[in-house]
Amino acid sequence: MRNFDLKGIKDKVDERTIDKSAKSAMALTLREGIETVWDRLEKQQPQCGFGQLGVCCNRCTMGPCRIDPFEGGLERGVCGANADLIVARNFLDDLSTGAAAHSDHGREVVETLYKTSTGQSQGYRIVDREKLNRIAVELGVDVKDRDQNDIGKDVALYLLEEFGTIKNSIKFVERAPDQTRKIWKNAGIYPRSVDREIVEAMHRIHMGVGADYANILLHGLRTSLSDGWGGSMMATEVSDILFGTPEIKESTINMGVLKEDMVNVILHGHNPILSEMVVIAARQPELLESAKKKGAKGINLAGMCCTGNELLMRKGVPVAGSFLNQELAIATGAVEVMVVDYQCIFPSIAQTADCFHTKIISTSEKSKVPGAVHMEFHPETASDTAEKIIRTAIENYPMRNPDRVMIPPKPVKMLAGFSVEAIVKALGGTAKPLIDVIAAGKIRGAVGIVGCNNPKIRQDYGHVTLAKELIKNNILVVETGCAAIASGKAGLMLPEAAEMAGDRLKEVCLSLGIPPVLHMGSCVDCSRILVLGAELGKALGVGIDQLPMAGAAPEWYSQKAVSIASYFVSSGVYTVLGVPPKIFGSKNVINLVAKDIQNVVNATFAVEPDPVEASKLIINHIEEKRKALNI
Ligand code: SF4
Ligand code: MSK
Repeated sequence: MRNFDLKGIKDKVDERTIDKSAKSAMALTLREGIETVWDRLEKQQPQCGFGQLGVCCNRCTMGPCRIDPFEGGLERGVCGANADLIVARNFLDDLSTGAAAHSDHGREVVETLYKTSTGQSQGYRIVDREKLNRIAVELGVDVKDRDQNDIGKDVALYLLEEFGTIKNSIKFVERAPDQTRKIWKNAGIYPRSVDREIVEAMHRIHMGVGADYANILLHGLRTSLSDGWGGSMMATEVSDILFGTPEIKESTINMGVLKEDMVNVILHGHNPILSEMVVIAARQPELLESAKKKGAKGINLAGMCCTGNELLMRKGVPVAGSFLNQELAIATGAVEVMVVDYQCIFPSIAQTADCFHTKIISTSEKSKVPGAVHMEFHPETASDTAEKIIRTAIENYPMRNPDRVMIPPKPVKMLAGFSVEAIVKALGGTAKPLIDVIAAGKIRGAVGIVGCNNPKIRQDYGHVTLAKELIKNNILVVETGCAAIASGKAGLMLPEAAEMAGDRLKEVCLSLGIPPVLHMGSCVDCSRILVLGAELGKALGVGIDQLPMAGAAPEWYSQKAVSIASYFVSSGVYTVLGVPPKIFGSKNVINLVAKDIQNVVNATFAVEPDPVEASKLIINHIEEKRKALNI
């Protein structure tokens, strides 16, 4: 195994990331001209100013059109749309795409529950029966004296109907406090069904339909709620039923989790339904034996992005990194196979893999990747596919060039698995102790830091700086997605990290043995943050909007993050974005989302690229909320 000299390129590497484990691999890509996302961003400069402001429209063949934001410039597209409308339609387009991605993921998990309950799937079983029963009761499904598969089938059918329900209301929305739901009813944004809101969004942004920017954005709030309290929540809950509700567990994180003497398989994407089967396959004695015959000591699985988070939360599978680590992990030269399901996979990932022996295996019919080997996953044949994937990795191990292997020395330890259930358990069985410490001011409030990496921001800097500032000020941080991976890599998810917290938060963390930054899961698990907010609101007898809570997405890139931020705000949670959304071409849209929306959902968006300044905005907000609650 070789080490890499950073001489001459250290500044560039440091500019791109604070992830120490990523630096040598990045140096290698720079030295050898292996193109990465950062290089492509550089080549794209300068990026289109109209696009950045959100004022270009390519919606119909009378266009493309653009609005000139400067005095005397073009004010309307060919159809007559002005900047407000073009910006609002583009925003709703992004938001709906994100909501669709989450919800389609949710549907696949629910379909897998159906197939499992009806004996059509291979290798799955219902792992958390208690949760199945609890949700069945919540949905009004009869549980008395019934076989768990019958209950599972009825729960799955109930939830599948929710995607297009004609009841005009999504069941899990009832988990929100009454006060919050009243706000939604009054604003006309109570979500009616998952698919309906997304389809209607697409309809509204068609040329010649919605012409009122505010009305379009209002529907965006409703669509986002159908994601957060609908599609994403179903993804989380049913994944828990099938694979187990996360419990607090130890693991390790960063690119150092790859092993020099083992067959390395990276599981990348978002949906756990295949990767859970790969975890089972990798433990088969016969496959371990085959790996040994090829000269490896065993089979090492490592997660990436949110598939990684799902496996970390439930199985403690180590995580190699986040969105911006995907090409760099390949550049360690030690990855036999990278299995991808969908979302956040670079379309050029197979070209990166071509520079090494790594095979990319695509698995979803929806997400085929040029240059990848396609092994299509279906629940009916899941175990067979998972086994085939592991065999392919084993076969590929001898193709590794040991001279090109460069694994960073040591991964960081972390705690994960903080589902709402695990948090409540750690508190002794109820959320009351958390309310008490918040009321007593030991914890000033809670902030959900979520979302991606973005090569426009030094990798992990936004997440880690913001989290450190908040805990220093006695604010508990809960995280999902790549934000959580960033904090894990930075050592903030260890109980010892309490030393970095303010005295009062430190005392709470030490007494419970928990870190000041809690890993709550993948992107769809932002729904766990909603459930936590709902529980706190109900316990205090207030709406979520009245809680000392906030959200932040310091390094977001994806359309899913637009949906997440929007359902946070719609649920009453003030949310600060570190990357400006593409709305700055319309003063009216900015006014609406940063100010006037307060009158609709009692929360707003803010944009602040500097994480230290963002922490000040959040701390002020939390203190104002405390004052209003008289605590
Ligand atoms: Fe141009 Fe209007 Fe068509 Fe957009 S919808 S491309 S603004 S004509
Ligand atoms: S993986 S959506 S980069 S958080 Fe969920 Fe990370 Fe964002 Fe993808």
